[in-house]
Amino acid sequence: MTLHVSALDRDHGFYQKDLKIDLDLTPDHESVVTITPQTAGRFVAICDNFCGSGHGNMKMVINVE
Ligand SMILES: [Cu+2]
Repeated sequence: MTLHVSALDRDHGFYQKDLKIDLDLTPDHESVVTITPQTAGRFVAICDNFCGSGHGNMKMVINVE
């Protein structure tokens, strides 16, 4: 599975330990990561680069079926 990820407004991180994703995202640049999940499930990714007041609640979900 290949993910294409972009930041729309400012720098962000995109981190998910179990899927071995650790990207630094910048606006106007598409980051690409290929993952090979070993199990199905719901994986919560976080932003790990401080990006402002909403940073602490910035979570993204990757559903692997
Ligand atoms: Cu952040």
